[in-house]
Amino acid sequence: MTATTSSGSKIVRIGTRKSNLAMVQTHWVRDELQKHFPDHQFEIEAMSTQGDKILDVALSKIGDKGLFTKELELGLLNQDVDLAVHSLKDLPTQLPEGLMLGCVTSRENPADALVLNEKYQGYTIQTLPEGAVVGTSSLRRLAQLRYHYPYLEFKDVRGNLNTRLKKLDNGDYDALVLAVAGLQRLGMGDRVSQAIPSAVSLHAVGQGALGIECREGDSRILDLLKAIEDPDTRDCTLAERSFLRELEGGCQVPIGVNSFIEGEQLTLTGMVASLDGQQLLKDTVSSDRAEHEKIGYDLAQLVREQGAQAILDEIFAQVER
Ligand code: DPM
Repeated sequence: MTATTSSGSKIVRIGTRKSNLAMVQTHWVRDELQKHFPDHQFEIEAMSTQGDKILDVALSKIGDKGLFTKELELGLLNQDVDLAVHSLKDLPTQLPEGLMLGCVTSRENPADALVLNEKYQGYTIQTLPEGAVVGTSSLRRLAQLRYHYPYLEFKDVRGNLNTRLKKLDNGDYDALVLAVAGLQRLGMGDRVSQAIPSAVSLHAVGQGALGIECREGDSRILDLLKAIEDPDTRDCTLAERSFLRELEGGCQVPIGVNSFIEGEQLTLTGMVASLDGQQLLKDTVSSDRAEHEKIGYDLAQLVREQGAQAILDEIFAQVER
């Protein structure tokens, strides 16, 4: 059954988190859909998720997959909303029964960003001096940066973007590592001192892209979503998600990727690192883009052969207390 207004226009309800970033992203999705389907009425329903409520505990210690997505998924299953907009990197690789990834939209710069306190303006991640305090609560960023720059100091940081930037500017930290995409979408792209090269930090699976979740087989919604899908981003991020799923990593594990398409070839690089920064295993697989699932799977086997499972088992043992 399709809900309609008295004027006969079709109503589509879009679920989102309430954070600034989520709202900006959801308004973008709504505007794009509205452009393609002027006869529809798109309504936004903002909800709080567990991840929005727990602000003082390091994400990695909460250890729950779907921290930012569960409430929205319930909304989908209850028919309160028809689609849910997520930062794709926060969407677990296994979705609840009855739900699916309806589409992936075009990706912003997926890199990690170095954001600096005023007194370090002009520095890069490569030139920050020994003992400089770098704030991150991403195990992926931590492990890679420790591997390359063991002389830097790392400190956990949480809270929303503005809280974090305040802590940086008042000197609690010398630098922060955040996603370029998030800063850009919030109009704070000028805070990015450096897009950290992928040779230093491979980004999170799905980083920089939006994933739109809907009910499985909901052809009315799937038809709408086709109009705003980006096929290159979709194939790249599906390969990335296949890699992560195969390694059974939740969102809080030191797993990073990079991917691109050239002609019909999709190239995926992936890494698994130990938290102490002592070990970093990396490999690359390239194949026809239609094989995106297999590319992720094959890459996972390659890093496993290098010893990734032992690293991951140790981390799971620590995180799950
Ligand atoms: C996930 C991670 C972080 C977010 C872990 C990681 C960063 C956590 C932190 C899975 N989700 O990246 O290794 O720094 O405390 C998040 C951000 C965005 C989506 C913010 C960020 C914006 C970028 C995007 C939080 N989720 O990474 O700085 O849409 O990809």
